[in-house]
Amino acid sequence: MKIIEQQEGKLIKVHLFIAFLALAIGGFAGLLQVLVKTGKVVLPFNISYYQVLTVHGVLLALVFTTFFIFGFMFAAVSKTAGTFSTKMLLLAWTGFFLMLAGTIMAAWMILMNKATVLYTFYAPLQAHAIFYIGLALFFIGTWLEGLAIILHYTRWKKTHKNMLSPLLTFMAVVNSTMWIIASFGVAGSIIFQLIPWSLGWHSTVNVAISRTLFWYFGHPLVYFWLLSAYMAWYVVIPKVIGWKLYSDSLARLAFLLFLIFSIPVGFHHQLMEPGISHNWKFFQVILTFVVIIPSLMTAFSMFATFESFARSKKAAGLLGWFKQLPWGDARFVVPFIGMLAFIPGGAGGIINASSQMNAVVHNTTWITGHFHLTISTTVTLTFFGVSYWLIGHLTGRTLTKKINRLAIIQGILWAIGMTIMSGSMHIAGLLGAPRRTAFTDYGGAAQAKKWIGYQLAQAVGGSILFISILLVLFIVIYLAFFSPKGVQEFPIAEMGRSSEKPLLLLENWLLWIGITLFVIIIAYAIPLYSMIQHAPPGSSGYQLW
Ligand code: HAS
Repeated sequence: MKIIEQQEGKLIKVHLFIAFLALAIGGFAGLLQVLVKTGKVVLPFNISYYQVLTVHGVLLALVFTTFFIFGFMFAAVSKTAGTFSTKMLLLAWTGFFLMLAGTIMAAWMILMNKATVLYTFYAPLQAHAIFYIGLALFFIGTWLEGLAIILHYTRWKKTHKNMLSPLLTFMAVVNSTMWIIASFGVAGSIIFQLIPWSLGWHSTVNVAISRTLFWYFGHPLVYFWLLSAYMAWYVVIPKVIGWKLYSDSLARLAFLLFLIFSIPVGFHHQLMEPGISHNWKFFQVILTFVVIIPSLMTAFSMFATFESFARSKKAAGLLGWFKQLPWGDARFVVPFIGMLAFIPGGAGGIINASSQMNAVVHNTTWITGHFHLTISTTVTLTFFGVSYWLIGHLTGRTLTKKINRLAIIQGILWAIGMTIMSGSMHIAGLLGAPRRTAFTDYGGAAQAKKWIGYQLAQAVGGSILFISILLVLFIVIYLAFFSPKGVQEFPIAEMGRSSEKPLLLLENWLLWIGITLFVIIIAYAIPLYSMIQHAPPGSSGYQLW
């Protein structure tokens, strides 16, 4: 099978390098955070809890994920749809340098304490204009990279008339399309609201609109992370266990449902906010329950893959399939722990989305617990599992037995650390512990007493997670530079059912993107209009500022 060409290999490697650098610094900031939250550790040089929280959130939620995902998508597309043309590579490299420049500008402002606005950079918290300009460059860079993937796919389609595209390429195209449509929202807010406001061209900002445009992007952002993990679950994991893809059409349909329903659901992050009619909130809550369906389809597909593989090995009984899975292979075990975490993580998401229950958990550490299960375990462990073969594939080095064992230990440590940390975040949240709040801002020691024990547990869990991150970094460096030379496979599963007919309708983009835009307009047009119409007091109405 084709090895990834050198030029693309370089592009993918620099993406992974930035991602793991962000993981190292962001992970260290996470350790500082859990320690400071116990009230027993004070940061030196007047560094605030909120500044460290901003470093942690921006580097891990935005930088680590986005660079890793584009690196992985370039690898997947190049492997399955062929080498990128020079023009497409140029486009992708331009995108990469814009993203890098934007990241450096934003990081510089955060380190100078001029952008302590957390990863959601909600107005009316205001950062230095350079931070917002950096973010704008970052998003423009991602559009160029996404465009390179989409154009490469269109070229493939031209030369393969009436053929269904390779599944991994199709998935990368859906994910890039979703990202581009969604990030127009937040980029619009940055360019038209936050930059002019931070430069002093306007003294006010329409907070409701800026938050709405952020969440128009913020929810598909979490699915951008998730779909990248699902690419590996659907296509890579079956091959790793020595089996086939359960159903090509089911996988494509699940991805298209994510494209349509990921975006018009942002209000479920704003259920407790004023300025949005409860009818529109209710409508988006319904759509949120619709977007759970493709995740249930994915769970079904994974169970079907595991079970049919195990039955082929003559496994019997209700749980016999479980024993047949390759428990000694880190490429399987590490992402599998991620899958397990998504069962409580997904259930927590359903609780969050259930309007009345959201009133109990909103802005408490329950939410922090939820996303440490979903993004920081389900998705992140899948990314680690992918790195354990992708880096070797790119550097021409193999995953040795010892490193494989260390990688499994890494995954288990993560599971232990996260169970303690996320578990105590969930419980403390139910006891009323507010999220994103420094120990000194709790409003009295008596208040904090209710959950301080859980905060200590979070410090224990967080420290175990940090040790696990150190292991990841060691393994990644070893695979990149020191592992024995050899060929490391890029695992891609074959179609499972030879009888399955390719459904060309699944690549009718006019139809799918058309439906996506239609649902977005229905969900957002009127509420946004009414936010502009009822602009905040002091403004003259009908405006963004
Ligand atoms: Fe969420 C808040 C609702 C999924 C991330 N979420 C957040 C925030 C983040 C985040 C970062 O409705 C905080 C944002 C902030 O800073 O304010 N979330 C949901 C719902 C889902 C969901 C309904 N979230 C995710 C995923 C994330 C993520 C995925 C990252 C990757 N979330 C919310 C809501 C809020 C929220 C509200 C706002 C709360 C507030 O008030 O602020 C659904 O997509 C979940 C569906 C998932 C499932 C699980 C399917 C299970 C599978 C595993 C199969 C296992 C196998 C192994 C095969 C139904 C696919 C089996 C083996 C065995 C042996 C059993």
